[in-house]
Amino acid sequence: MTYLSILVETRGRVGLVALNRPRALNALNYALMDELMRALAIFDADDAIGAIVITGSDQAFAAGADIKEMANKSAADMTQNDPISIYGQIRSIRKPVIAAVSGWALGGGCELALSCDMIVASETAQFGLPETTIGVIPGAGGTQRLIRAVGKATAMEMILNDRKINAQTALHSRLVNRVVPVDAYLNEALQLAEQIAARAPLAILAAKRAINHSYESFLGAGLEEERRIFYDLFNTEDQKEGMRAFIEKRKPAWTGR
Ligand code: CO8
Repeated sequence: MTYLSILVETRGRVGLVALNRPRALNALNYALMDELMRALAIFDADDAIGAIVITGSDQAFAAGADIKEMANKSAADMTQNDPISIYGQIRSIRKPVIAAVSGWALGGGCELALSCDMIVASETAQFGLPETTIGVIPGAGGTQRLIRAVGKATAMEMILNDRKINAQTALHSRLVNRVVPVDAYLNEALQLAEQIAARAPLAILAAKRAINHSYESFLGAGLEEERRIFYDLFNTEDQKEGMRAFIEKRKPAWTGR
C-alpha cells in the first residue's frame, strides 16, 4: 500500500503510523485521515500485529483538522459529506492504540489523541482545543472525551478560553499516561505497545472491549450532538470570519451572526 501523508512501518508485533504533513504541522486533511484509517484497519486485521502506535513529528502531533480545507464549506456541505465520520472509525479498531505525542496536539489533533487508548507524551507536548478561536467548537469528540479525562472545570477553560496545557499538567490532569523527554517518547510508546502486544491476544482485545463498554456507555449520544452543533456553526458568519482570519494571519472581527 502506498501512502502520501503518513509513514507506516512494523516494529516486531507493533504497527507504527506517523502522520507526515510537516509543512502544515500535520493538519488533518481528509486524505491524511483516510490513509490513517486504512492503515489502522490493515494493522487491526493482521494477526502478526498486537498493538498500534500513532505519532506525528517532534514539533507537532497534529495542529488540528485542516482549516484551509473546510473554511469555505456550508453547513449543508459539512452535513452531507460528514467529514467527522472518518474520525469515528477509530472506535472500531479492536487492538490497543497508543498515541505518542510531541509538540502541538490541537483541535482535531488533540481529539485524535483522545480517541486513542493511551497517550505517551514528550515534555514539549501541548494539548488544546482552540476551535472557538476560529468560530466553531471541537467536533470530533473533544467536548465529550476531554471532560472525562480532565474534568469539567479544566475542560471548560480549555474549550471556552483556548487554555493550552503542557505535558506535566496533562499528566496531573490524567489526560496522558506518561511524560518523557522528547528524544525518548516514541521509544517509550513503542516499548509500551510491544509489552502489550506480547500478552495474550484475545484477552487484550477483550479487556479493551470491556473497558470501552463502560467508557463509551454515554458517549454515542454526546458525540452525535457535538457533531450536529459543529456542522450547524458552518451556517454562521463567525465561522467564515474565524477560519479566514486564521488563513490570512490576522485577528478575527466577530459579529455574533
Ligand atoms: N489547518 C491548516 N493549516 C494549518 C493548521 C491547521 N489546523 N495549523 C497550522 N497550519 C499551517 C499554517 O497555516 C502554516 O502554513 P503556511 O506556512 O502555509 O502559512 C503552517 O501550518 C505553519 O503554521 P504557523 O505558521 O501558524 O506556525 P506557528 O508555529 O506560528 O503556530 C500553531 C503553530 C499555534 C499550531 C498554529 O499553527 C495554529 O494555531 N494552528 C491552528 C490550530 C487550530 O485552530 N486547530 C483547530 C482546527 S479546527 C479542528 O481541528 C476541528 C476538528 C473537528 C472536526 C474535524 C472536521 C473535518
